[in-house]
Amino acid sequence: MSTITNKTIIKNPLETSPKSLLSPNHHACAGCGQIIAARIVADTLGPNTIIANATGCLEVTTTVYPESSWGMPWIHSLFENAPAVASGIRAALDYKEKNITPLIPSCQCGSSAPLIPQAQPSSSSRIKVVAQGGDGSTFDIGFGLLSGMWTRNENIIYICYDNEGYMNTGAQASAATPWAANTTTTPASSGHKISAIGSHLFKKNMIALALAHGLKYVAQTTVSYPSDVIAKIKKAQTINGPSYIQILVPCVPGWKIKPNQTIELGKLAVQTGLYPIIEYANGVLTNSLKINSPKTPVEEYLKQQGRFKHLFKNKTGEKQLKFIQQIADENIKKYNL
Ligand SMILES: Cc1ncc(C[n+]2csc(CCOP(=O)(O)OP(=O)(O)O)c2C)c(N)n1
Ligand code: SF4
Ligand SMILES: [Mg+2]
Repeated sequence: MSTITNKTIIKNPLETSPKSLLSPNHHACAGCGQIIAARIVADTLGPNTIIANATGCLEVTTTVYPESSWGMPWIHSLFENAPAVASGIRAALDYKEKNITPLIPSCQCGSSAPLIPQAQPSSSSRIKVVAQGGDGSTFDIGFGLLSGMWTRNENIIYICYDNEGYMNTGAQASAATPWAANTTTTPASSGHKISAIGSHLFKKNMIALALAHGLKYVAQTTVSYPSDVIAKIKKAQTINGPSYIQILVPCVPGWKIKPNQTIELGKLAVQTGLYPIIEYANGVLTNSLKINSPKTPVEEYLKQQGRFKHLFKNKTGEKQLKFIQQIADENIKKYNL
């Protein structure tokens, strides 16, 4: 429907933009990095895809009963078992392709004629199976089943939307939460103890863990580089085997930012070296996005986020900022950014 105001016709954007496979009638926060990334991912994957989605903000905000924003086959079961559900779907499709070819009568003489299976082009092999979830389901609670899926070398794309915490339940720390971030389970105060700095656990290196499983394709990117997200999804679609793509997706309440900061922060995460854009094929680093010179200091990224504001208040924070700069510098060296 279009609205007429003062003789100017304002077109409904839904009428003019091409239809997306993840429609905008979801309940995600304005500026949610995850929903922007998921939409890019869905539209790149296309309708010939079946998605198994873990519990988390993406699932909760897109499937408020009795509605769904998904215009493609999509299933949710539990927080921890999206990889196992995807494995079952893959197995069913593979079985169907191998064993259930259409039965055509061998002659036209009557119903008693033996039926001979006749090879027909199957659509099953063209259907891509995708499992996806947040960092909580990927790094922590679903990791056992993810590891099993990878160990079985199944032809499934796994996508992790990394917002660095359990955001759907109020921003608790996950194994993806970065050093010194203030979360509800790693609270920061202005004290001087180690516990006062926010999280004092290192972010789990999921890329290394994916590589340790021998995955054919492993990549990391951020929602702020949409053409890179598209390229990586397209690449994963060409792989006959398991692949892992991790996308940094800023979260408005969890990072204590404004909705219009999402894209800028995803870029700064890359440009500081804290969240490099990298790609591995058959275990070898084949691509990384070079950062601009001179490098952006980590303060530029951290100071814009409420979850790090305690680091800008005293000497303890100053020390932590230096330490975080070291983490970024190590990445810049390691990946030759
Ligand atoms: C077994 C189980 N434990 C805990 C929960 C509660 N829970 C639902 S969503 C969620 C947070 C999900 O975090 P993440 O996977 O990072 O996704 P996000 O919401 O951040 O996108 C939690 C803890 C649950 N649904 N099931
Ligand atoms: S809480 Fe964060 S991840 Fe969840 S919908 Fe809002 S912005 Fe997105
Ligand atoms: Mg999360």
